[in-house]
Amino acid sequence: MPQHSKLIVVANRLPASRTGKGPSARWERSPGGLVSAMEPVLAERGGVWIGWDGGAGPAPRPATVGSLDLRAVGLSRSEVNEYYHGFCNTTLWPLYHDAVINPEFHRSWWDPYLAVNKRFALASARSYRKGSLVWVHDYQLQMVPKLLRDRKPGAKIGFFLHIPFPPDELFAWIPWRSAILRGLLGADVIAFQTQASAENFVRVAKRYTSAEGTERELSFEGRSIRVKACPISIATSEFEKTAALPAVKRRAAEIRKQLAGRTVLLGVDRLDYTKGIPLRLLAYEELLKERTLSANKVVMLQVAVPSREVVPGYEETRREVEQTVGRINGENSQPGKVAVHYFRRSLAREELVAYYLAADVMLVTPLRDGMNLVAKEYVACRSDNTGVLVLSEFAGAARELRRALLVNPRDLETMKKTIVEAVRMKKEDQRMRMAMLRSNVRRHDVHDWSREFLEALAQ
Ligand code: GDG
Repeated sequence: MPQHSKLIVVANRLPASRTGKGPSARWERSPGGLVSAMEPVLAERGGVWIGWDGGAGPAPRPATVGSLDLRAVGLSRSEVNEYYHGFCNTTLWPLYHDAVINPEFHRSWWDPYLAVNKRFALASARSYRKGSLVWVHDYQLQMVPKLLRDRKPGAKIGFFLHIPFPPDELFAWIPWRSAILRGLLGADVIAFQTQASAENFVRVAKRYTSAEGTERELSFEGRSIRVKACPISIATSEFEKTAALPAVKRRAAEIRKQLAGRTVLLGVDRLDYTKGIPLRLLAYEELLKERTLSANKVVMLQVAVPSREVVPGYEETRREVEQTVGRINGENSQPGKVAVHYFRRSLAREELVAYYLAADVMLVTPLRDGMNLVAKEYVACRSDNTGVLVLSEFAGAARELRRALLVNPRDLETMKKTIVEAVRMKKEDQRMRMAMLRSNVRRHDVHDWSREFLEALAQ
């Protein structure tokens, strides 16, 4: 593998954001798994990160933040609405998540999607040098592989989809389905979170384009394209280190004390309709109502990070969650013993880890999720092997974390039984399961993920 070929990361968002205005504006590095994974690779090989800074208007000048060289792509106000809020998050996001809410199709959103993808492809072509590896990320940029290949026919281009790739029955709805597939087929390597997504892709590629081949390799217009499952993971040792900090341990003990020593159930999600927060709350509400559980003995914490608030569906989900939390507390809380603590905000990383340490049961019950890193982070933090993970079958993570208690989040009765099983699980059973889960996230961390992808691309 050419160790020193330059890497060009192309992702919708830059790994840093602008804070402040005018001459005092500064770049601040955003935390996150993808940044942790890419930073060492970029530091070793050199390269750039191409992305949007999240604002509307002309792109800020190229900048360097730590070892990251940033090249910003600018979006106009109307592109933010039509490309990002529109085609990406109102058409593709719900459709790719099993159409859990109805995706909207507007002809006027396709052209901006294409125009923004062209701008990303141009920016990538500008940074490209012979031998560079180009790694394009996610559903916002599915046209970039082809658009870049048109300009740099010999380039090595890889694409990774962070969200699920839907089955034919849903993908077929998209009026621009073959254009999107041809866009993706511009890559040399196309990778997905799960084998099921990879198979869905191969099926539709063969149906709606002239691509031919097997589950692992397609040929299209004289080129060959490798298709892979390459599940993402977390920076496991960073989470382990944070969880071992005395200040974080003290904070976890303090949280447990403040919760009056009750059994702690925790949910941590972006406030997104795919994450299944309302059904999770409903299961808990019924358990309290039937007196299977009591707010004297258990407490639920739900961290819900605000997300995409102008996109249809998000406001309704927020309202539903907040009404349910209000109802549960109205009927079950007592002074000093609130039944559900609801935080609609993002916590600092160390605070989040303290909550992972304080939680007896982690509830990760999305209706559909590409992977779900929260599940892996919880497991990584549980160094004493206690704690129970309740995990939706519809999260990509369920393919690997087989020793979690797997649930169908729409089957409320089973979800209730599983929550009770988790609350009552004996310590020795917890240890047996958690030890196996932990060995999984240690065996395969985010650095292995990026290495595996880049090795395939460099071949
Ligand atoms: C997409 C796919 C796929 C959450 N709350 C706080 C906080 N977080 C961090 C978590 C975790 C990340 O956000 C969420 O990642 P997920 O994987 O759970 O979900 P998505 O945002 O939907 O990500 C998903 C992922 O891409 C990667 O490929 O797994 O399926 O949908 O890292 O820790 N971080 C902090 N405070 C919080 O309150 N600091």
